[in-house]
Amino acid sequence: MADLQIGIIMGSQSDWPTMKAAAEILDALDLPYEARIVSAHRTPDRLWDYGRTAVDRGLKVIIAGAGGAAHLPGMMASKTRVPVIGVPVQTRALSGVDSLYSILQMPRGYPVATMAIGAAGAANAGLMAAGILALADPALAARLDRWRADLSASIPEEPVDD
Ligand code: RP5
Repeated sequence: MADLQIGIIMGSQSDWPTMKAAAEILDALDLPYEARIVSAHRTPDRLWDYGRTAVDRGLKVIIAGAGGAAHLPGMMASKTRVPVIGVPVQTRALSGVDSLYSILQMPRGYPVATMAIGAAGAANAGLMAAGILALADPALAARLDRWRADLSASIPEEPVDD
């Protein structure tokens, strides 16, 4: 199996049901990853250490999911040049719009590639990470092309009644 190049981080255990959608995509593409709880507010030292060591540990992409005052992706982007893909987790109070705006509105200089709210966004984060790594990995590129073709082929031409 390939080297570990992808980190999935999230602000809370409660984010995992959403962020699992990213992990499932990476599993399907045979891409190794680590999954960690790293909270911007509850474990700031863990966040700092993760960002400080990311390059030396060989990480090439970080997928960061958080909800509400979702500072994790942006703070991670401020600490490491490893590309950060942000996933806004859906919240009960504001349906994830709070998470989306918190992650999306980064100041110039520290980008976060922000996905859609919720599990679709997490799955797309996995695909985005795979697409980035596939630029330098022909075998992965072939697996990703196959995954995309399979999805396309699974879409029926005509709708049916439920
Ligand atoms: C954020 O607060 C987390 O990313 C999570 O989405 C939200 C709620 O966390 P819990 O109170 O469920 O641990 O930091």
